[in-house]
Amino acid sequence: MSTTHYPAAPRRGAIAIVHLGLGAFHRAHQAIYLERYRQRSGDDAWGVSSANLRGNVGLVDGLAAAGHRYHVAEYTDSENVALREIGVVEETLFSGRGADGHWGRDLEALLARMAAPETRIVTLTVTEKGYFLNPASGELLLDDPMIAFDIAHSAAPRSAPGILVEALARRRAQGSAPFTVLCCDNMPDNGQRTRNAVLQLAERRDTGLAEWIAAEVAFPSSMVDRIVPAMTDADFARLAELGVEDPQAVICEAFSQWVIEDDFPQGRPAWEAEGVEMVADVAPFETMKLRLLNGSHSLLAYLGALAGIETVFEAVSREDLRALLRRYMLDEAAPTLAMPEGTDLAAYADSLLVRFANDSLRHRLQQIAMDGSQKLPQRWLQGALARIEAGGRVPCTALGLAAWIRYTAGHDLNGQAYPVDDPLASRFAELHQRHANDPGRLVAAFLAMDDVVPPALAGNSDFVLAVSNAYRRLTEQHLAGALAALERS
Ligand code: NAI
Ligand code: CS2
Repeated sequence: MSTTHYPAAPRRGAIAIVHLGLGAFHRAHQAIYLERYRQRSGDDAWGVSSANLRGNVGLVDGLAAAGHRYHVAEYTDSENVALREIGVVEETLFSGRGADGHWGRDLEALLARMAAPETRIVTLTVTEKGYFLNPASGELLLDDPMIAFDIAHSAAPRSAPGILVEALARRRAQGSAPFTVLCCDNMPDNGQRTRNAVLQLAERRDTGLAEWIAAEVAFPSSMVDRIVPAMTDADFARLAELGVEDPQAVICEAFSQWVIEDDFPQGRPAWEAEGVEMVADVAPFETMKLRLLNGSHSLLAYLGALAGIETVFEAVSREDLRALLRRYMLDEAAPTLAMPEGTDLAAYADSLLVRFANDSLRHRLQQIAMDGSQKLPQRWLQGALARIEAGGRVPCTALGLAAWIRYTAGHDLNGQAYPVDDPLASRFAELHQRHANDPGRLVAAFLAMDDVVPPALAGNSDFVLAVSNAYRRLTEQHLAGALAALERS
């Protein structure tokens, strides 16, 4: 094992960035760019206050107890790892629901930090569902209990959009310039979608505030890419063998990419020297990554989970699944992309298969499978509709959608049960119960969910037939049979 150590910068810095969503990806992606920037430039002005609005408070308090230092192990492969100590997170806060049932332990501290003029950027990784947007239309879910609460209690918000609105309201009231809002979640046009959520919520509070936000606040989009699996006990054991006993540690691949629209009126770190790509329009990069990488991930997740396969590495070890990914990426996704001249999508697709085959990451398919209702519109469905409207066929996507529908039943093809982790899970359970003996009606009912499936796609009879036939083959012939049938199509 070759291990390279990178200790954290010795000094502490001023806080100019607030992050919402203190998860694994934030710790292994944005925070590393900022740590490397601080160490290279000596610029101490861009420290981070990072908050969790959900989940347990353990990570927040664990980091505080550890002096806000943690480790990231970047694995090139199972024999080569870079071990980084990160110190750029200066503060951790929790505004979620505590074990005692009370919300907002550190909410006031979080809002004060965001309202402080020294805070110039707010970044987010709160998962696709954390914006409370209709996955298909991008409209704010005004009837969601969390959003309804924030409309009624605007000064004590619980959602990410609510917290952004209240913090911006305080900035406006005190006469301060706003901060820039930088979304780092896997959504298309993620800056605009975040802006939509914030404006729709602000309008229900004060049209003057909404107009001010619309005129004054920048919401640049970004494409983020680094495979950062949720930690397992085996991962912590591996780190212990390297001498790292750190409950807040994270493991990830060596690859990392960040492409950001350069729109920061209040200033930003000079990220470029750390390899961050600052561009005028991130959309082509974002769409390419979401449809090729994330679309392939979701194919593996649902088809693999139904066959009882546990990790990405195990799934891509199967030639039939690798062949499916290549066909999906090159025949169905790539033709829908408008990339800059000279972009080699075949090489990009091959590079993804190499990354997926990283034998040092235990990236669980069940983690990727979660929140499918929030992910599949941008990963498969918008691209499938574009491909069909251009006269193409999408048999791989149809098989993937059939696998997702079957996955939401909550047990695999061998009868092994698992929890379905999705904001719409109760709706799925009801549909499976109602159409338990009629697969055709079940598929039609899922395709009729217009908050997930674009109606124009659900109305395409060839696509509906392809999904129904794929569903039947999966349930009758299992994974190998369904893939073999696809191969012949
Ligand atoms: P994680 O499970 O470690 O963290 C999830 C974070 O989202 C936690 O901070 C949690 O408190 C927060 N959260 C969940 N639901 C929320 C809600 N309704 N409101 C507010 N906060 C909420 O997951 P991880 O790995 O950090 O991924 C988070 C997001 O980062 C992903 O959903 C994706 O958008 C993005 N991302 C993740 C990558 C990865 O490989 N893990 C790579 C690229 C992007
Ligand atoms: C994965 C992503 O969990 C998932 O949905 O597809 O988190 C994936 O690991 C990242 O987007 C890679 O950049």
